Amino acid sequence: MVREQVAEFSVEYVQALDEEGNLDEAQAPEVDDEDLLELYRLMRLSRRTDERAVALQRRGESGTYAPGIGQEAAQVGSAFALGDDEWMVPSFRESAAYLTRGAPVHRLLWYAMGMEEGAEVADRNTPPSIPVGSQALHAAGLGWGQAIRGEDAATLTYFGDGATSQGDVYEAMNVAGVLDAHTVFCCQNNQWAISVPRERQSRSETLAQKAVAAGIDGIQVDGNDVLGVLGVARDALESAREGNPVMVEALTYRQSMHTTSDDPRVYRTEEEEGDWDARDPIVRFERYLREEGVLDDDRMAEIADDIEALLSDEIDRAREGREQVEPAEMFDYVFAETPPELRRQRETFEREEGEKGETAPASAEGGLRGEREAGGAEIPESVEQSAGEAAEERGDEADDEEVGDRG
Ligand SMILES: Cc1ncc(C[n+]2csc(CCOP(=O)(O)OP(=O)(O)O)c2C)c(N)n1
Ligand SMILES: [Mg+2]
Repeated sequence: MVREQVAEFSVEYVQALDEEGNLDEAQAPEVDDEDLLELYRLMRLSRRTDERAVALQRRGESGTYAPGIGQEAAQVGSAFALGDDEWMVPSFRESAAYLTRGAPVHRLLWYAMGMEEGAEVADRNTPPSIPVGSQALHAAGLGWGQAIRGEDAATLTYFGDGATSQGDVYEAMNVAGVLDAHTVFCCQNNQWAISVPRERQSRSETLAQKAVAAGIDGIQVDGNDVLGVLGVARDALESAREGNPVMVEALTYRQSMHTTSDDPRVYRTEEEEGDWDARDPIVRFERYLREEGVLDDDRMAEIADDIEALLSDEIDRAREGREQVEPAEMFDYVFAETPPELRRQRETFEREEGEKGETAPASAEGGLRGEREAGGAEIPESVEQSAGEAAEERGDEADDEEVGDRG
């Protein structure tokens, strides 16, 4: 039987900064020194925000939190390419993308603290989406709206490698393709979906090729290379603004736990983690910036101090806000008219809260990766050193570090 080939496809890969921080000029996007430093500051701010948020959960001051440690380049690089009049539609691990979009840290913490105030639609960022992959559909809709209105603007949505196995993500890409939606689908392939590794997620050689079935472009980028991601995101957004949606697969790694309820030691090896530590996105960028003379020790210390001061203020603000809300209010936001069963739950909650009195003491679970983190040794020194020193100068915040990083 003679078979005729009716379609063919290929998937391209981009890397601008290699693991040693050397730049491939041909792949480098145009970025001035001010923006280079801002990208760096945002990545460091994101990492410290995640570390502090985990510490707050360990102290019993906050609920579940999903850190994006290791994914800062994938998020900061892509969100940085968005204009203020464009939309960002995140999943639940996108603190770095929110911060890049100017969202205040206290609002992210309020969300983790279970407060309604942390889930508002602000500055064209939608709230975190917990049902895996469902936000891709919202992004297809927003992008379709931009197409209908003929706007020169696009929508960027994030989801994980695991989410690509959800129908929602394929349906969103398919409908975006059919409707010329102005949507960029950014898959952060961080190699794990809780305990399911990438190779058990799909037999597909790349996740970017999932775009092919939807008839849209798919491209792979080194997701730990902030400059590569920025360049690819700029091109993808440009294409989406013209009615050609794109899927970007950013190859990265979730260095930390899935959420504060997870312990990755149960399902992955130290060797694997070590391999990815060597590709840390912040260390790599730092090497490049130092080589270029954009960054030196003094500047790094200054940035670290500013971040510690900002986080200290923002955490105070989050705590103050939390004290002003009534936890039982959570029952008020579920239905327009509270059904009897929920009213009963509210009564039970109020009764038990009354009996409990003061808040429960902080739990003493492990650090960012559990016991292995003892001494904080797994967080690269060059990133953490000055930040750690700044924290030690403040007695109370050093307490947070103790609980969060050292278990
Ligand atoms: C529809 C749905 N199914 C299952 C879950 C439980 N769940 C939360 S996160 C997660 C894994 C997601 O993995 P991935 O898409 O790779 O994103 P990552 O957590 O790695 O950022 C699962 C199964 C959920 N929240 N929603
Ligand atoms: Mg994942």
